[in-house]
Amino acid sequence: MDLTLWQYQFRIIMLGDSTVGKSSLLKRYTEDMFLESINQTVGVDFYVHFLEVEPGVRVKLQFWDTAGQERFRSVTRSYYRNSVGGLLVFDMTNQASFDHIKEWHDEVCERVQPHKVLFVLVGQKSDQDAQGGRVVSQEQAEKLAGQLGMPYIEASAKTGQNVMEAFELLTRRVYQGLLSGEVELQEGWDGVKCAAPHALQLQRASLTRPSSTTTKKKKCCD
Ligand SMILES: Nc1nc2c(ncn2[C@@H]2O[C@H](COP(=O)(O)OP(=O)(O)OP(=O)(O)O)[C@@H](O)[C@H]2O)c(=O)[nH]1
Ligand SMILES: [Mg+2]
Repeated sequence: MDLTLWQYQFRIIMLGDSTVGKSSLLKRYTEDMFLESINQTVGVDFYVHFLEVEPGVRVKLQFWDTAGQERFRSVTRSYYRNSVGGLLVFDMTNQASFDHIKEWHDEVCERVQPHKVLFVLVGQKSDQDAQGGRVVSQEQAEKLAGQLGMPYIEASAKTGQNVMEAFELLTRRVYQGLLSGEVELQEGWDGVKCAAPHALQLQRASLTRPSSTTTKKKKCCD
């Protein structure tokens, strides 16, 4: 099988304060590696990964790994608009990074209108919980995620705990949004690309038809 073949391409943006571990999450997910002394991101870095969201449906994930430092904000802002999904990341040992999550969220939502970005909130560095380093409780984070209308997951790029789960949660959220029509393909918008848009219409139609008349589900490239 040609590993570069895909039915959908999703553009995903990594957001959150500097040093929360955005690049480390991506390194763990795409290369299964962790570096104690990883370089701070300058501007935006680019990663690619493929994921099968259901048998026969391959998604190419394009990640924009943005720098959390304020001085790069004008560069990173230009990537918001063409993203369909975002991982909003804070460090559970750093209160300020959690306090800034709502600002990150609101800034993105304002700038992407009329488009919508689907988010997952990630509490990073869960390995520090056992060392007594946690300052943001799971309850606080879940409450904020609920208010912002997104799921919450705790992960550690260091141990790998829940890293794959966080990326898959977001990818499946976008995929479901696409099938339900919550996410629309639009001319001049690169958040989602579909190799066969007509097949997507058929798949959506088959999902909205009453189950007694539903036939075999169509895949994007069928
Ligand atoms: N203990 C622990 N340290 C981590 C974890 N993830 C990242 N780090 C460390 O945190 C520091 C910052 O990680 P980065 O991945 O560069 O953070 P970033 O969010 O990409 O930072 P910017 O590029 O400046 O926005 C590095 O020293 C990492 O080794 C983790 O899960 N646990
Ligand atoms: Mg980085």
